[in-house]
Amino acid sequence: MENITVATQPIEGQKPGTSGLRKKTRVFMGPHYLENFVQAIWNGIGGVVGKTLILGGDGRYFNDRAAQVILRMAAASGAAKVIVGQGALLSTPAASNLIRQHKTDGGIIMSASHNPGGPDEDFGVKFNTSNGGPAPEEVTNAIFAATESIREYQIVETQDIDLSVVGNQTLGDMTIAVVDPVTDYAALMETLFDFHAIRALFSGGFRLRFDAMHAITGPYATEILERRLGAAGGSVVNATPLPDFGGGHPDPNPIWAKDLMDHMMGPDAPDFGAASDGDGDRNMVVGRGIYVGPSDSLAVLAANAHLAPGYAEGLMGAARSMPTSGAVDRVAEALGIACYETPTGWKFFGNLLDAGRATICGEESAGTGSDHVREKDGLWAVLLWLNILAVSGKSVAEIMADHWATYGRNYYSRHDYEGVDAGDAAKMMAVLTSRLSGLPGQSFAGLAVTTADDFAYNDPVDRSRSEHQGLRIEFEGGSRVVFRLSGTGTVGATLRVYLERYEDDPTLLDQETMVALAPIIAAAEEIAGITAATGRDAPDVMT
Ligand code: VG1
Ligand code: CO
Repeated sequence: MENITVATQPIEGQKPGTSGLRKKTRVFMGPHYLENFVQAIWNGIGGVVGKTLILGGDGRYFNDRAAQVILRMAAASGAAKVIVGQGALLSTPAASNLIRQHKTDGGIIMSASHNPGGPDEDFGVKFNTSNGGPAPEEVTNAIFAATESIREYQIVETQDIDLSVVGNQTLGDMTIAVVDPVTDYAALMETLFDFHAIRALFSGGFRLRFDAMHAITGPYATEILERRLGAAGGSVVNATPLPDFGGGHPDPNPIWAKDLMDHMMGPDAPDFGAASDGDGDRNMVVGRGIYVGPSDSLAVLAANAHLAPGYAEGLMGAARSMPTSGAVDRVAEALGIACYETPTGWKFFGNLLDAGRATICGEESAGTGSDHVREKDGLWAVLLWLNILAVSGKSVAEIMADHWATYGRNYYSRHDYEGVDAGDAAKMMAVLTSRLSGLPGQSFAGLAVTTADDFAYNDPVDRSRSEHQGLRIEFEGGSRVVFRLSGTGTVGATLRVYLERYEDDPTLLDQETMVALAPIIAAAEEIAGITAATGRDAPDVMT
């Protein structure tokens, strides 16, 4: 085994986005690409000498090769130990848990989350800090700066390391501990939820369909839902992680999880359906005949969390990303707890969770989680739902009807325009930004604008400020539209348009979402000229 120093040069564009660095897999496989970025992580965090790290990924194409490179680079730079999920697999929430449980200095997660996988699709690398959460902007900025000045990297030359067997081995002076990816995570879940009540629910004939979408959650869901909780064998479908996720988008929404939607809307629908994404941090929840939007799911979980043992003492606070609907705000108000509004991306919840200001957090993009780890957690949300259903004895439809009757309903939808020309998208946003201050007082499609701004966040814990986090336009009556460019795409730009309308008239709580939102959709088009700017007359994806 030899420790070698390889000369390299900065590679353009290695700036981490909303959640790590994501690129086409072939870009990551190109000469020095992964190596440069990993060395930049080491350099950006002050080196890894004597440190312990966690390593795992969602199993997508190149996951296994990348793990070998990262281990060899950790050893070359003097890391003391790397704890790796067997087969180099770990879901994002399980990785976060291991970082915390083993009190390590952080970890690397190999994933492009909900983006498709394969040689012609996407790959990604993300660094999480010692609290278990995604590196905050200060750290990702330091890593990016390191990518711009890199001249060499260290790596050891060695045979492939066998990651298929649980146990310890050494690579030079570094220990590699291969651990079962599921065990510790499953144990954590048992401390939070009433497994006894959920088991009784299943033994009473309650039927579940959990679609793991050929991604990382399969082994976790099978162990927890089928083996420990007694859901019928076969309740977890598409449970084996595949390098290309079976050719699908591992994105749990009604479009990409259409098969699950068809089952849940069909004549012999199970009682509860759920799906998760590539790396297991997102969730989709659907009852028999009723889809639950992520913003509503967050609100329902906040309102009912006390039914689970881990949250029996109540919540310290709630938090949501800015584009997420205000449904949870109403719950927080009723509970008398604080509700924070953060920029998009889980990294912004970290300080609130660490400081004990928030217990539950969520995003409209199907991410919910709590202070049990520092990532959003798909299976956690599913288990909390099951716990609530088991203890309340209600169906999903009944829970939603009760919730809306109590708090009113925030009709909500997100429209995505994908692969738009990056220049066109930037121009549209720039023009809109310049017009913001003049919008209040004007009417669009019959809706009067009350406020319009470019969202900036002042972190109440560390006082850091993040600007340009999305353009918000509010209308009379509490409706709003938000415009934002995605920070996770790998081709062109993705424009996200978030639409919301609040309704508390008891006779109007049962509308089709798109019907309820029609005036907001018309106003959004009139304000921004989306069709003219993007050349698209309809969104690619509506969730
Ligand atoms: C998207 C979502 C955001 C989420 C992020 C990572 O970001 O909108 O809410 O935190 O993906 O999710 P963007 O910048 O494309 O809008 V995941 O499951 O990729 O870790
Ligand atoms: Co994800």
